[in-house]
Amino acid sequence: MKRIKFKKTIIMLSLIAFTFTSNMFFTKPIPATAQTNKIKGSEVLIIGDSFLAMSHDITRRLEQHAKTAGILDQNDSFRDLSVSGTMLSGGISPNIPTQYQNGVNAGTVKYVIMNGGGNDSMGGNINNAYAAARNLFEEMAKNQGIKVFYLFYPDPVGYMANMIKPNLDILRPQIKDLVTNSTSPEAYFLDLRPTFEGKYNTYIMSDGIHPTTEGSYAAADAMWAEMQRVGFFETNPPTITYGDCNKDGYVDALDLFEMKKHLMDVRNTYHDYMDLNTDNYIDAIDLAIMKQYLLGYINKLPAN
Ligand SMILES: [Ca+2]
Ligand SMILES: [Ca+2]
Repeated sequence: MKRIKFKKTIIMLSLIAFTFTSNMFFTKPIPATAQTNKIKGSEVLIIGDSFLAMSHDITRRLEQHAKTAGILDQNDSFRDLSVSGTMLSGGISPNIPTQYQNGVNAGTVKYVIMNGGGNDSMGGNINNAYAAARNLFEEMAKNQGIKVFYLFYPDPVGYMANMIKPNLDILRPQIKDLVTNSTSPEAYFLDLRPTFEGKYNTYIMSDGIHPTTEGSYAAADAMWAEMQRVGFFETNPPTITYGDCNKDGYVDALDLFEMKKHLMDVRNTYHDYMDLNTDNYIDAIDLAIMKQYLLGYINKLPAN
């Protein structure tokens, strides 16, 4: 044990001497990846019908959640293109697939929050609605990395129930299957019925279909909870900035010095950013790699 320590110390001392005698070290900037997990409001596209568009309260409430969570800037907002009276197939222009196209034509879209199928269930053809939803998902698959959150209606109540509910009950499982089986785009489905259960009196307006402010907030809160659960807005896990031991945004001789200090400290603990060959140990090998990297003998750390 002592012998090993002694050897280690010799290696360290010679490396320190090397550091101070060498002026050949390069400074390596760290690529600016995953520095922040903030989202741009413009990249969140809201499409759908009057359940969203009548008040836009669901959108506003979701934005508020995102701001509170620190992932959306205080003065930023989502792009809400939802339109009352429209459908998946047909309906008032622009219908839901067209809203999507308009959205991607106007700028980068990473997240789609949508609903659709209510008006199709009331007046249209639900087979066409399902086909339109399927086509829309095929379109969205072309936009690599996009994520979709599909919100599905609570039950219609009152005089509207007879008109819409039977079709909605057929369309719901079809859309749910489409969404939950979709891997590209990555998609999530939320059925609002459990959230509205027992609260229809206060959550649904007298027209029997649209959410009150309270209902919109409850819907958005349920959506946000589900988004949190599935990591909807999570970007890639934080990248380990290998080699930047002093966390100043560069890999340079100072980090080599930090590594040496670390190795000589008997109380040291493991830090992933120092384990340059990712073998779960920080030792002379990592130090040697660091040296080679800074001298330009290798242009990439094994861990990266
Ligand atoms: Ca550094
Ligand atoms: Ca290692």
